[in-house]
Amino acid sequence: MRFFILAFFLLVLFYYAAAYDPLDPTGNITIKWDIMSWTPDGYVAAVTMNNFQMYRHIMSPGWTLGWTWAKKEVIWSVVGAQTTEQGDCSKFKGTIPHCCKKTPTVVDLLPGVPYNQQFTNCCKGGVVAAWGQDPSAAVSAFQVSVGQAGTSNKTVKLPKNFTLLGPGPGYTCGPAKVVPSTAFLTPDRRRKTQALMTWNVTCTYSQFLARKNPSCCVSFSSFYNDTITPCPSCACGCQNKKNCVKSDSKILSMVGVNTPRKDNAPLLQCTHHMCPIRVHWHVKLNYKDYWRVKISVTNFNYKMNYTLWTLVAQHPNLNNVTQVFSFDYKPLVPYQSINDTGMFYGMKYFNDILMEAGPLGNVQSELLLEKDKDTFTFKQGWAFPRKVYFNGDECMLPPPDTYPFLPNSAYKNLLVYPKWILTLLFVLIAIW
Ligand SMILES: *[C@@H]1O[C@H](CO)[C@@H](O)[C@H](O)[C@H]1NC(C)=O
Ligand SMILES: *[C@@H]1O[C@H](CO)[C@@H](O)[C@H](O)[C@H]1NC(C)=O
Ligand SMILES: *[C@@H]1O[C@H](CO)[C@@H](O)[C@H](O)[C@H]1NC(C)=O
Ligand SMILES: *[C@@H]1O[C@H](CO)[C@@H](O)[C@H](O)[C@H]1NC(C)=O
Ligand SMILES: *[C@@H]1O[C@H](CO)[C@@H](O)[C@H](O)[C@H]1NC(C)=O
Ligand SMILES: *[C@@H]1O[C@H](CO)[C@@H](O)[C@H](O)[C@H]1NC(C)=O
Ligand SMILES: *[C@@H]1O[C@H](CO)[C@@H](O)[C@H](O)[C@H]1NC(C)=O
Ligand SMILES: CC(=O)N[C@H]1CO[C@H](CO)[C@@H](O)[C@@H]1O
Repeated sequence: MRFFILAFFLLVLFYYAAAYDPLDPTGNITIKWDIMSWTPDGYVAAVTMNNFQMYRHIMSPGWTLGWTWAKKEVIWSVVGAQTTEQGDCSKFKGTIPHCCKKTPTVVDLLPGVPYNQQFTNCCKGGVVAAWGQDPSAAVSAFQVSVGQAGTSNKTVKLPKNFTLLGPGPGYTCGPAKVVPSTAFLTPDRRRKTQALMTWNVTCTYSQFLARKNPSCCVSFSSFYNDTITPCPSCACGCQNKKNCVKSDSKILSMVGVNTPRKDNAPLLQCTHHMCPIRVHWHVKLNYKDYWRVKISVTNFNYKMNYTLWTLVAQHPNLNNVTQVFSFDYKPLVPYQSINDTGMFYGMKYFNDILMEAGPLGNVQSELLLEKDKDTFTFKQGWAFPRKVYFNGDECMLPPPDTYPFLPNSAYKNLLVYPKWILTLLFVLIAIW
């Protein structure tokens, strides 16, 4: 028995370590190197990063990609990105390489670089959209010219030990693998060309590796009970409590208080949960065939605007969403058979930015759901979501016994039935 318990825990640990997300089981970031030409001492490659994660984007200040060269490779030049350090190029005379480090670190360029320094899908400050939100923006790319490398597909050595920060930790990358060469269409779409050689690297995300505490929490309320179930206390850890700011503090009128810090450290409003983000789910109205939920997302971080934010909820009635007001909505169907998860995101130019903490720091939506006659109930907290994610990180829910309960009067109706029917009912339930 003990063995099985141990095995179970190991399995759970393994799943976490392997970054398995049940709501997005195939979500990953794939980095593809296409060798476009061989040069006298190496090759020129287009490096493309595709974010195949449904609801997790790479937010500002963007990705950082690193790797370890297999031999003595150097980078002659990069187009559409740059390495953060040149390293020791003292062995070179004449033309000096862009980077001589054994483990180069590459970052995207900021928007607005001159046209001749750009590359397709580059220069977005390292911001990459989630696949489910905008597939056309879920890509980032640059070109790299490598020297002192192999000059044929027999002699080239694949880079090793890829690391991806996006922008914080959380991603683990597998080894580079040679895959069938990518085919390209010429701009007039009349001719097909192909890369001379292609390799892929797959990186997956684990919240467990990214941070010790959750980064968001959930609170509940309903029309049928005055109780507001708050976020759990210290849901996101209370280590920062000393530095938090009261919402009426004078500091907040100081110039530059919202300017992000270099290390991206938050400046949180003082709350009992100490989360940068709170999601509130309010069961608002009950109609005959429909019910209505209000969702609000509040930012408590004075140093962060969330652009391209996403919210994911899992609830059995999301298969019958009839209308979503003021957010975009997309059902996520991770498994063909279950349709209980959906993602919400802001409407472009309207509420796709969740502003810094303060009077504007929230976004709201309402959704109308058609009751599924077989399962619908307000009892036992059924009307509240099973899981909530903000920007791809799972939020902490309140403990189930604190959910707003349906007042007991609703159960009293049961008591008007003759005792024997009740008894039969209980027996039936017991057998079942
Ligand atoms: C990465 O994601 C793509 C798209 O969802 C999927 O086809 C592919 O199998 C995934 N790769 C891995 C290694 O999980
Ligand atoms: C390699 O990555 C590209 C996207 O970057 C993807 O379309 C392709 O399916 C991947 N190939 C394999 C064999 O995983
Ligand atoms: C290497 O290139 C040759 C032709 O130049 C090709 O036949 C072979 O399949 C290539 N090998 C790989 C691993 O791409
Ligand atoms: C892989 O890279 C990381 C960070 O750059 C480094 O700490 C680690 O030692 C490297 N591992 C190997 C085997 O090179
Ligand atoms: C958020 O965006 C607004 C408007 O673009 C800007 O004034 C403010 O400084 C930004 N705040 C942060 C923390 O970046
Ligand atoms: C899932 O539910 C949504 C309604 O929220 C519906 O539009 C969609 O067609 C459903 N998808 C599947 C595969 O059942
Ligand atoms: C409202 O819900 C709380 C649990 O969160 C419960 O203790 C309370 O009795 C409920 N109120 C009524 C009127 O049923
Ligand atoms: C009332 C209603 O429309 N129920 C539908 C909810 O969604 C499931 C599957 O998506 C349908 O089978 C139900 O008919």
